[in-house]
Amino acid sequence: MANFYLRHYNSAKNFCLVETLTEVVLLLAKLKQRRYNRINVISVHNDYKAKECIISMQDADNIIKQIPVIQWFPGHMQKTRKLIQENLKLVDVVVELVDARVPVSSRNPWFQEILKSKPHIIALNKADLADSRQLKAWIKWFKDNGTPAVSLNSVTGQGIRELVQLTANASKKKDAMYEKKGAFVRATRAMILGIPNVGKSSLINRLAGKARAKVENRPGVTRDKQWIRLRKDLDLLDTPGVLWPKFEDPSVGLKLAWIGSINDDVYDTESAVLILLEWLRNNYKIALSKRYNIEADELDCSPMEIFEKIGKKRGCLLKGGVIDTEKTMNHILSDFRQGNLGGITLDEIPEGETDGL
Ligand SMILES: Nc1nc2c(ncn2[C@@H]2O[C@H](COP(=O)(O)OP(=O)(O)OP(=O)(O)O)[C@@H](O)[C@H]2O)c(=O)[nH]1
Ligand SMILES: [Mg+2]
Repeated sequence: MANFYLRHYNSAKNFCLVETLTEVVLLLAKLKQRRYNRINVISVHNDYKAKECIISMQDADNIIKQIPVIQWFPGHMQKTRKLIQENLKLVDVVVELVDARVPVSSRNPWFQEILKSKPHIIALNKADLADSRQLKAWIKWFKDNGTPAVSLNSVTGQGIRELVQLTANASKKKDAMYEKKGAFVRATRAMILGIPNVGKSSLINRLAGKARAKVENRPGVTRDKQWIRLRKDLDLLDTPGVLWPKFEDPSVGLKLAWIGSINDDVYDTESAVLILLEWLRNNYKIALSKRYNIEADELDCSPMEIFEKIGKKRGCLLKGGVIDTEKTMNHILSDFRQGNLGGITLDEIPEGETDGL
């Protein structure tokens, strides 16, 4: 994997610094969408000497092609879409569960298409795994954009009371309608939606106070819908995780692979882990250095070298002292997924949407 350290100047007023390969790809994909025919870039190579260059759209395509294409939309997700659509009319409110480390990349754009006028709450689950400062900023961002949002930990139950309160608020309109008719106010029906492995079943179990739904740390565990009566005034519908047929932005596929929402068998795990290491080095260098007991300066090398250093430190070696790639890879992935590097947020809050960069 090539090393890209680019600075991009889109126009005199719009300056954007991009350092990681993921960011470069993100940027190039956005520029392509806007049909720019060339991009002025200052590229800063390993020696940190700035060098100006121009990238043609063909070059941009070639760079984008270097990112492993990750896509996962098996048949059962197509069925889940049908199931969700059929049940949507029965529910009063939708709780969309996202992963707090990727509050935007873990949002299925299809949900926004079908939900439209349905009362809708965003729950940022796995809050314990996210960067706490960024998590606060994300909650504010959702609220500022008009969507009730709450941070959650479905394992400990932190945030659940607030979520139940938001659900009650969102169903007030329905309750008022029943009251106006003089009818018995029926229980609120809430549907939990989310991509695979974000913790939908865990949340339901936590809300129910016991294990009612099957939970495992791999995507695609829930395969059918399941109504669960929580209290006399709240019914919940657990649904299987669903992705969408094409990630327009290739970095979304990567991030979802890193957090474990994509079946590990369908993508090249080794390249995904190398890009993750590069991203961590550029964004959470101290955390990486502490976790693996490697001096921060020693992380200023290629992702492959970082990978080998970690393998050695962790004793992931085969006969003759060769690095055990499989073991090292799994070690890094599970450390990241379990939060052993500390709170990490992968998505950045969009700044100045109108300029878009
Ligand atoms: N650290 C942490 N782990 C969580 C949290 N919520 C769920 N998990 C873990 O995430 C994994 C997936 O949880 P599930 O509840 O099965 O996720 P799901 O969304 O139902 O997954 P599918 O049914 O596959 O779509 C399990 O290992 C849970 O223990 C949380 O708030 N924090
Ligand atoms: Mg589930």
